This record gives sequence, C-alpha cells and structure tokens, in this order.
Amino acid sequence: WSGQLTEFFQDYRTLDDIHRYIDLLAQQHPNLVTLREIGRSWQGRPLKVLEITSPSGNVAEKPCIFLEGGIHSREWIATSTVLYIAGSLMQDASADVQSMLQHFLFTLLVPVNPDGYVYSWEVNRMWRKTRSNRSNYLCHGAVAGVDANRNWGVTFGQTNDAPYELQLHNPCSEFFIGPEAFSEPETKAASEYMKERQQNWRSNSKAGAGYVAAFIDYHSYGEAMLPPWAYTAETPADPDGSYQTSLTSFINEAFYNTSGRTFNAGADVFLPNPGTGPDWAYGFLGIRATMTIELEGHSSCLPATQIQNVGKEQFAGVKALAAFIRQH
Ligand code: ING
Ligand code: ZN
Repeated sequence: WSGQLTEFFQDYRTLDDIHRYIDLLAQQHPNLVTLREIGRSWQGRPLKVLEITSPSGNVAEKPCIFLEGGIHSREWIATSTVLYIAGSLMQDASADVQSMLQHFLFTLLVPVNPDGYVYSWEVNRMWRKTRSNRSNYLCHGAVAGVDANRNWGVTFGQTNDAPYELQLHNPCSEFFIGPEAFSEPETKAASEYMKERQQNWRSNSKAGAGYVAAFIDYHSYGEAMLPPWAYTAETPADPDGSYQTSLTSFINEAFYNTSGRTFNAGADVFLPNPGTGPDWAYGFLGIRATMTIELEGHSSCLPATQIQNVGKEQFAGVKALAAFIRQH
C-alpha cells in the first residue's frame, strides 16, 4: 500500500501497518503533523497522538478537536475511521478543510487500545478489553483485561442496576471496570493528555484560546450519536443539552448528504453505562461538544468494503462539527 487513501483503506490493517501509515503521514506532511508519544500501553506499545494543524497562526491558541478510536479492540472500523480522518485532513486540499486547519488543532489517538488490537488480530477476533494482567483480577486463571470505556474517572462504577453492577466488578465480564478509575495506562495517558491541554488553556492569557473544544470517541456498532450522559438516560440541563441536540442534528445533515444515512441521537439511545470517556470529557473537563459515535453495522465487525464509505461519511461529520463550533 501507499499513502493514498484509496489504497491503504482497501482493507483492515495490522498494528504494525497502522504505525507505518502514521509515520508515513508525518513524513509526507511535516508542516502539518507533529507526532507525540503520550504514553505506553500495559504491554509497552507506544500510544501515539497525531497533532494536525496548518502552520499558520499560533498553535497554542487554536481550539483543539480530540478524536479517538479503537478503545474497544475488536471494533476495527473505529480504528480505521479515525485513521481515515487523519489521512483526509492532510490530503484534502479543499478550501473548507484548509480553513478548518487554520482555525483548529486536531489531535487523534488511534488505536487507544493497541494491545487488544494485536490480540484481536492474532488470537481472538472478538477481544474488546485491554490486556492488563493482574494476578488478583484473573478470569479463570487467564488475563481478564478491563473495559477501557468503563474506566474513566467521572461516574465510574455508578449504576442503579444491581445485576449490571455485579458484571461491572466481575473480571470475566466484557464490562469489567477495573480495580479503580484510570487503572489502565491507556485511559490514564489519554486523560492526562487532554487535561494538560485544558490546563494550558486555563493559564493562557487569551480567554478561550487553546481549549479542548470537542471530544469524539468512535465505536461500532449501531449508527448512533450519544452525547452525555452515558451513565444515565438524563441529558444535561440547558444550555448544554440543547446545544448537544442542535450539534447532533447538524452532523446528521452532513451524514445524510454524504452517505444517505442519519444516526439516532440522544443520551437515551443506549442503556446506561458508567465511566465512559465522553462522560469524563463533559463532567471533568466541561467539553460540551462531546459524544460517542457508534458506526455502521450489526456487529462490531464491518466488512472491509465499507471502510472508505464510513470514512468519508465521518470526515463529513467532523467538518460539520468544526463548522458548528465556529458558529456557536
Ligand atoms: N458501545 C458502547 C460501550 O462502551 C455506549 C456503548 C453507550 C458507550 C453509551 C457510551 C455511551 O459499550 C460499544 N459498541 O462499545
Ligand atoms: Zn465500543
């Protein structure tokens, strides 16, 4: 494969290929990309963030849009989609993309869970959790791992559903929250990175400059946009709640114009889940434009023939997100 979108995204790729693609993008577009290693996974794999913006303007003052995918390793389409967005940001020469790169700093973390990603390629296609190995939290003597999308420090472990609560604390469950919030190096690194950006903003003399304006965590499946809260069906009070409703409608228009699809949207589309990334981004950092996006399909595994369609549709969604933030 080459750096061309139409070649690289013909199929799902191994972690080694993904890292080669990220390195290639950085080499080909040194003026647009900074690669930052923000930490290491449990098994020591690098967690790489692509920081993408145009060289014009003061980067420290640009609002940041943080996108991540692959926190659940088997959801390969989430990983490919964030990579597709990265490639599009660099290779799309259109005026609206250029203007977006002048105004925003994009920071993309993919895959969030590289250990699980490798395991899903080499051992068990349906592996979802991290691969953290703790002797006091094994599942029948084997590595349990943690659901990294239950491991964030806002609403951690909060549920009123007693049977579900048992699952959250069961190392064998797909929803095991882990021994404590941010026990996983992957969620720890992502959250520290975002916190650092937000602190820079608070200490920045220009009000509002450099803040984290948006956070999207891509998953599959279900064709849904899920703004806060995830841990309860309730929505934030206005103005945030109505802001989020307008935002998802606006993004849906872009989806419809690109793929002919619209996504269900709202805090109540899925059953409640505590300790997710978007709940932390909203509850701790106060990011209003935050959501989970559940991509296409009827299982975590979407055929590779769909990668580019989904990538194009979601890149249109990101452009809509950026336009919405600038208008509101
Ligand atoms: N779905 C999400 C999960 O973490 C979810 C569901 C619902 C996330 C609401 C956030 C908010 O289980 C997948 N596909 O993993
Ligand atoms: Zn998921």
